[in-house]
Amino acid sequence: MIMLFLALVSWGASAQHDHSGMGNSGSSHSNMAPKMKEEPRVIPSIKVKHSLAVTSILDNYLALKDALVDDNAKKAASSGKMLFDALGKFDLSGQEASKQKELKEILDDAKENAEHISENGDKIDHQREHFELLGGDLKDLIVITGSDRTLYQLFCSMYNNNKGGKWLSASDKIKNPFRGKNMEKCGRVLVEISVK
Ligand SMILES: [Cu+2]
Repeated sequence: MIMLFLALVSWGASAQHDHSGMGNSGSSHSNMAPKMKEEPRVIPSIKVKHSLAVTSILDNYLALKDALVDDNAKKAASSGKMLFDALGKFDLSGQEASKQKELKEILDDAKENAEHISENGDKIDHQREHFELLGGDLKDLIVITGSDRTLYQLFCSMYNNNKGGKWLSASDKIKNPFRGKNMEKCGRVLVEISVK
């Protein structure tokens, strides 16, 4: 039964992959709204200290994000598992004593979200709900711990019935993990998080 299930999941994943060449990403979206006057937007920036403590957490989060951009729920599940493990290995004792309680709460929340993603390799919408929460957790985390790279917090206003959703990326080029190939270019930069 389980083997049959796995076979169906992987068949589904490869079937999706076969459609990737059809590429009409973004075009339908831009036609939906009338063109607004382009005004130069000043992107707010926050500076965080340099730290290597979050390297494997960020690596695995970004791999998870890329899997969701590709509509690959199975890959997202395995990246979610690796992220869960990386979060579990974070060394709290290396952080300021006054921040450890708050950091532990953030890490616990992030672990729960990563675990749900890892356990739902057949439900990409459910993975995306937890991924949205995870982006908030990791932003809170790096504001305290610092980061080893510049990150951008990006925003898609159409996610979750137009309530919107945020995510983190190492690039300010929009590749939307909530809508996948369906609407890959939908979104904008909210904040730049750079390293001092
Ligand atoms: Cu869940």
